[in-house]
Amino acid sequence: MSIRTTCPYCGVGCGLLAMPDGAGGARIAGDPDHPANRGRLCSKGTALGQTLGLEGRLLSPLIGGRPAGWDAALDLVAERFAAALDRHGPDSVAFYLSGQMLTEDYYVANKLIKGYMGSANVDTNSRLCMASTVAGHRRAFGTDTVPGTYEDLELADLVVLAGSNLAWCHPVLYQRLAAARAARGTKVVVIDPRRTATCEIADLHLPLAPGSDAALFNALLVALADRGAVDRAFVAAHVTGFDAALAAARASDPGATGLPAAALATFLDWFCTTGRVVTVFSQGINQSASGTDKVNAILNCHLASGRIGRPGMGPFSVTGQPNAMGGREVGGMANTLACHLEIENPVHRAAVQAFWGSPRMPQAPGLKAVEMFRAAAEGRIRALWIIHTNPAVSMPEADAVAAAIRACDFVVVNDVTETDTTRLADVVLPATAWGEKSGTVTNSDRTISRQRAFLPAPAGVRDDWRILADVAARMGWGAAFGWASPAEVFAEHAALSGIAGRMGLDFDISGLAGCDYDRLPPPAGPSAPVAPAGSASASSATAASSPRTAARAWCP
Ligand SMILES: Nc1nc2c(c(=O)[nH]1)N[C@H]1C(S)=C(S)[C@@H](COP(=O)(O)OP(=O)(O)OC[C@H]3O[C@@H](n4cnc5c(=O)[nH]c(N)nc54)[C@H](O)[C@@H]3O)O[C@H]1N2
Ligand SMILES: Nc1nc2c(c(=O)[nH]1)N[C@H]1C(S)=C(S)[C@@H](COP(=O)(O)OP(=O)(O)OC[C@H]3O[C@@H](n4cnc5c(=O)[nH]c(N)nc54)[C@H](O)[C@@H]3O)O[C@H]1N2
Ligand code: SF4
Ligand SMILES: [Mo]
Repeated sequence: MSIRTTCPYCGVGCGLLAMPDGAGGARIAGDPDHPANRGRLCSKGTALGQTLGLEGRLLSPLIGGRPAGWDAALDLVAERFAAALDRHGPDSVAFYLSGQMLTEDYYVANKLIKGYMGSANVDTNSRLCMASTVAGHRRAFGTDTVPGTYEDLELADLVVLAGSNLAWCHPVLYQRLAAARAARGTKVVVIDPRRTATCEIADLHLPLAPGSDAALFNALLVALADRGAVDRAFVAAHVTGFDAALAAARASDPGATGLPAAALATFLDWFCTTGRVVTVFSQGINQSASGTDKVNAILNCHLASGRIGRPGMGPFSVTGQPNAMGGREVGGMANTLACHLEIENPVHRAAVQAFWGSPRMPQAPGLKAVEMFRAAAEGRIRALWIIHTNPAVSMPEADAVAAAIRACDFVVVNDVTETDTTRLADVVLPATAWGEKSGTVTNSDRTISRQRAFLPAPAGVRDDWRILADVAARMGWGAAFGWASPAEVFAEHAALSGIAGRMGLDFDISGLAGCDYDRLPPPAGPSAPVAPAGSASASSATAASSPRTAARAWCP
């Protein structure tokens, strides 16, 4: 028997078939029907079967490094968070989460800290990864929406890879692009200071000076304008601020890229004369002091040329983590509320609070990742909960972060193994791992897929969402956290998104709220939009809610 599930490693979100061997292991194959990979897998996905053993797993809660029972550990967590809230108020507690968490886990954490503890101090390791893109999308579109699908990479005539080492980091997308290139001669441009493995399929490699991407895309905007490649009708209908953007681009110095004139000219020519262009971008764009500006410089070129939201066209930020996009949809970040609703907006806040029936709600954004650990070091955060991430290693200035965790009065960590972070925690809670837990994840092109349990969970571990709900119950909020399964959590998340849809935002999956979680039948065949018919469309520059801008679900 094979069980359909999703790879937990990267934002491509490949569908898998897991075939348990009855002895605690499983054979893993690519799901031929999943729209992300159509049966393909990379070496990491293929090797998943070898990662399933219990070696090194945490199988009991730890208090002060010593094994303890669940009741004692959960009581202590509830008591210490309640004490911090009582004595020091909502700003004294914080959650640090992860783009690897399931959407259901994320939803429960966000509801608990924002709606019940009343704090917006919730941030995630996606801050280290996608924050520039989120800010760039919101600035350009008014919404954090990726206006494209994987298919667009195959339909394009030119694919620009900016700061993305697709061959190593999104291998199945790379395979899809390489196959399309072999079949139909897609031109590929790689923009990267280094000559990476991805350059193997590049028709042009632009080894620009690090950090100079905005100058490059500004030069492109100028070229589009000077060569009559601006889509005037699209700009008139959907874009504001075009003249100011062009003036700013003209003031920018293409010399900053350090590129040879001939290579630069070839790139500008190809982009200006090709209709179907997709620009894929990733950490070479995001992880930069000017990351948001780089993102906007790219989006500007697609908006100016009208190459967005149509087959084979568009800017395409690829997510790194398996559920970075699901986290953005839940809104489990310090500067968002839920479902792309805004924490600064009193109407949004009131609507979400009414939906949750919650006692309180933060009125302003909370501390972001770096600020959060600084506040912990300074004693302003008294109780900190870290889930599914290892900040003592992965945060910038990791030593200072480790010192902050040590300095904080009370730190609880959910993980599946011992890590540098669990070693610093007051309480460690052992979580179920991939293969043992169920939920949903959203990939780079916003397709929602199921992860399904195909192995029994070992004794002593619990799902992350359940651990959060157990603590909420101990803090007196059991009625609002009384779900019996992740299916019920998902249904609530989907229903909440209907509020966003009614307010004109484009994350609305309320059409899935009443569906059978184990089938989640898409309304119109695989990978179909999931908003109810007649709901509001995007308020963004990408206009109508097409399959390229609407959320999608794929669950056979
Ligand atoms: N095997 C493997 N795959 C992974 C991951 C993993 O850990 N291992 N992690 C996943 C995650 S979380 C993420 S975020 C993604 C990351 O995926 P990518 O973003 O594709 O990978 P990176 O190597 O972080 O960065 C991409 C490229 O940016 C280039 N670069 C550096 N500075 C600049 C610049 O100023 N401009 C431009 N244009 N380029 C620049 C670098 O040379 C590098 O080749 O990978 C995901 N996939
Ligand atoms: N120097 C440097 N730092 C970086 C980057 C870089 O390129 N260079 N990249 C940045 C980027 S893009 C990212 S995305 C971040 C990633 O940073 P992290 O998310 O901190 O990295 P991981 O090592 O993937 O940590 C995941 C943790 O989750 C645990 N885990 C696995 N499964 C489960 C589960 O089911 N439940 C729970 N509760 N825990 C589980 C794992 O044991 C592990 O400790 O790092 C950032 N930091
Ligand atoms: S490309 Fe990413 S999601 Fe697909 S199999 Fe490889 S690691 Fe897993
Ligand atoms: Mo990442």
